[in-house]
Amino acid sequence: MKMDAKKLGMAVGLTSILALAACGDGGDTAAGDDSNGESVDASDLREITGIDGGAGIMAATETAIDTYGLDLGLQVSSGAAMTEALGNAIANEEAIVVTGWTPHWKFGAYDLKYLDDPEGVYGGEESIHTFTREGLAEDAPEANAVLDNFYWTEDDMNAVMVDIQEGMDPEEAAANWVDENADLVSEWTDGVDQVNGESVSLAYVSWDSEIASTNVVKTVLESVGYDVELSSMESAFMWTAIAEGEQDAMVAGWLPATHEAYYEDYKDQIVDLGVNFEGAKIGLVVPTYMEDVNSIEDLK
Ligand code: PBE
Repeated sequence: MKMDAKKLGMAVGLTSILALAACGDGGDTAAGDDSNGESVDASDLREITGIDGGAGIMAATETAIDTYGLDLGLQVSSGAAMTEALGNAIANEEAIVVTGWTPHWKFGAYDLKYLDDPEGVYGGEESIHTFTREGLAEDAPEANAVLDNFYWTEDDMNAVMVDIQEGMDPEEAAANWVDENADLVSEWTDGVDQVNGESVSLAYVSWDSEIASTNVVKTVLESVGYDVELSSMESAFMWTAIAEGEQDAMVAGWLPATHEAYYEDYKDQIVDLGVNFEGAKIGLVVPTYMEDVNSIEDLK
């Protein structure tokens, strides 16, 4: 699948039917029917609860709706609204299907399962890559070295995500994690000289996984003397900002599938510093109490 990155948001927008406002009132009235140990079926579902329109998982979900012939809309909202809707549905033991990904705190907080994807629409295992603008290695070699060395695991990222989910400020959660993982962090700063307050800008999208990773990298860059500015933006802007040199770096490039369209558009204008996380995944996710729904085909 190859799509023009700029068309992704539009393609998603066309089939979106519900507004963000629908998320808060998660079914106070319908709790009774399915809460007696019976499996909750999906026959009343009318939409898949999505996230922001520029996310790669949204384009993949449009493809899934076509490929599997699903009679479901795709609700465009945000990562935060998706997890709120998920929590509300679970509190009421109602049917819900969300665009889900790993690493994410929701798998620790709730009993969830990925739906099988026999057509392979969502791809396989993904890695998260660090990208910089061209020239950063020359302009800010110490920052570039830290970014190049940045690599962590699911347990690491989860620890930060869970603290944020439980209400901690992202900067504080990142700082705590950095304190508690001094050995690993010292590998990222090994041989890196202190600098004197030079600026570095990091772009990210407000996905829980990227809020965690970007704040950790910010903390570490600050520890070697950088003045770090974080900018949260829509996915397409994150990629263009790096390609056009408006932002220095990002640690949020999901490959090979999720951000393939963005990567194909910009790969000649950006620098790939390689993988910072292995074993990521995207797909459709449901609560395990939806016992009769195990494959995307079961949503037909
Ligand atoms: N995500 C999280 C992003 C990449 C990181 C899976 C929501 C996406 O779909 O583009």
